[in-house]
Amino acid sequence: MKINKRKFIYLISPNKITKNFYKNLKLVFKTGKVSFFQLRLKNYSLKEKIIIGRKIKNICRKNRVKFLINDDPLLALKLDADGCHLGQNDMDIIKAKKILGNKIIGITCHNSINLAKKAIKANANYIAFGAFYSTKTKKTKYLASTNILNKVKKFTKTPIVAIGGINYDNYKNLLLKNANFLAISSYIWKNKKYKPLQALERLK
Ligand code: 3NM
Repeated sequence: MKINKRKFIYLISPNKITKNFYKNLKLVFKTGKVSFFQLRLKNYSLKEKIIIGRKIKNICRKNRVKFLINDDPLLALKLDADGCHLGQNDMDIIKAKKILGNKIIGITCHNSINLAKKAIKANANYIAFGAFYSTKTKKTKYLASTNILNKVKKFTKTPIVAIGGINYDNYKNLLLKNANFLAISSYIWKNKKYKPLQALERLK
């Protein structure tokens, strides 16, 4: 997977899709900073996710952003997304690969070198660590420290995604400590001070 240093944003959907969302998504994508968009909707039916997912996929394709689905390889296949993000309690990667073939599969590794090694061995396309900072978006059980990024970088070229409470005040530190992509939701979608486009533009 190619890493373009200017495209370090891995955008996660807001928990709720509002009327303004699609317009903002297009604006945000036009910055050219976003490599991935992950559809993560916990309170929607499968039917709703399919309708929303189709619209987002089209916007992603037009802007050359990879479209990923959280948790659900079958939904990723149904939507012909670019891939899927799997947590440790989701489908295992071997089974997911059988469903998704060459599509992207990323794996959550919390703060664990062992989980990272296992994911790399199973040919994960990226490994994700978190949560680095406190977040209201998800009830997180694990805390990650930047040490793990340096350690993992020493033995793999698999791209590293950092997640959890990333904002303007802390993003640079993660990039300096070897994160290739920063997975972000609330800083962009729930920012009290800046609109999504402005919030994203501040991350240079
Ligand atoms: N996973 P925000 S933290 C979806 O630690 C998710 O695995 C996490 O959203 C993990 O940028 C998190 O709003 C929330 O903190 C990310």
